[in-house]
Amino acid sequence: MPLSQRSTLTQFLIEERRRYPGASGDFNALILDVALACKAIARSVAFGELGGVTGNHLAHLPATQATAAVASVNVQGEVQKKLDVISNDMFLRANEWGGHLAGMASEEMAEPYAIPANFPRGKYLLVFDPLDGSSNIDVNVSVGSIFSVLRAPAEVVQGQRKLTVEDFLQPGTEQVAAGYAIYGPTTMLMLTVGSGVHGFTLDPNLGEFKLTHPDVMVPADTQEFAINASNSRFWEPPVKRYVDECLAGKTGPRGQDFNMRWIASMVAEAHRILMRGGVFLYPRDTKDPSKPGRLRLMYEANPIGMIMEQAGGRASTGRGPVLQVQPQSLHQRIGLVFGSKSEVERIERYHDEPLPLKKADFETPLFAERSLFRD
Ligand code: AFP
Repeated sequence: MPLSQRSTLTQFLIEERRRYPGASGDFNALILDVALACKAIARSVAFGELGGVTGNHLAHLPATQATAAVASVNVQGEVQKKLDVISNDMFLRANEWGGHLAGMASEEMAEPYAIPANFPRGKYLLVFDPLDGSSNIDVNVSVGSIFSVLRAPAEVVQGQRKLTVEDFLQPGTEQVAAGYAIYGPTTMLMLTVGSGVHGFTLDPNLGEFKLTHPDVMVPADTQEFAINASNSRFWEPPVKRYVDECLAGKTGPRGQDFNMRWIASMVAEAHRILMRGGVFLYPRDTKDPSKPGRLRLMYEANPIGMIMEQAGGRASTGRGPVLQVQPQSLHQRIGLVFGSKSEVERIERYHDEPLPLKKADFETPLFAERSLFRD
């Protein structure tokens, strides 16, 4: 289709809104502000070293301290990249002024961000990971921004009380919209407003997102899985069993060969899975008992979960739908499995079985020789 005939994101949103004659337009304006932040981040990411944006963000030390500056650390205890901080700021600046939000929360901020007093308050909450996969920036691998839109409680919108952390703690089923931008060879925005998943590619000449991937569907079956195999000794038995069976390939119980991928940038893995199927696992494991999983529920698992479910895939903790989990804290971590429906359901089934199969139950001579992850 010629570029000129493709809808822009703005057109798409207006056409969606026409289905709800009572809608105020606030929601559309919010999504366009989020898209603006993503375009600004895409520009910064693209300049890389030339823009002076690679490397770690340095903490501000008192002038009296003569030591070399140290990298700053976020609430998760992770070293912040310069672009983590820049991207967080871009999200805040693009979204604080419009009057559509009652507050924001981000991976990079310990506490929610209250809308400054000089700007009007709105009826939505925005939760985001401004730059997912940021440890990949310095090696020029795809990164992205993830966002989730929730409704603010009526009392907060009407100014009867202040916004609290608890107001954000809504299960993923309550999301009004979710999406991500991926900064790869092209910049794309994948969006769901609850009626399927639609993909927009940034036209660098116009500076506009154009609808290029309407109604994306995740294939139900796949022969590709993604997991950080260096954690295999910490996996729970159902995960071990699943991966071992995939690795056993044609000669194992699955009777087919599987391919494995790991980018360490969840947005990039989610995008690959949306485009051609696959399953992603960052399961709960025993690596650090204080962390029930690596990924964050509110701004990683929930928005990606909504995207997957809206595209006909499935998102799970391994034990049940991730979108139904009641969050306990803003930066809560969780085990996450998502992608092609039949594989995610299989992994859930393995978790349901009271006793994991003993190795001997599915061991074949070939499998025993070739499994990477034998005990
Ligand atoms: P960073 O944003 O700190 O790079 O973390 C990325 C991430 O949250 C997710 O995008 C990856 O899937 C996962 O962490 C990678 O974790 P490992 O480094 O343990 O493989």
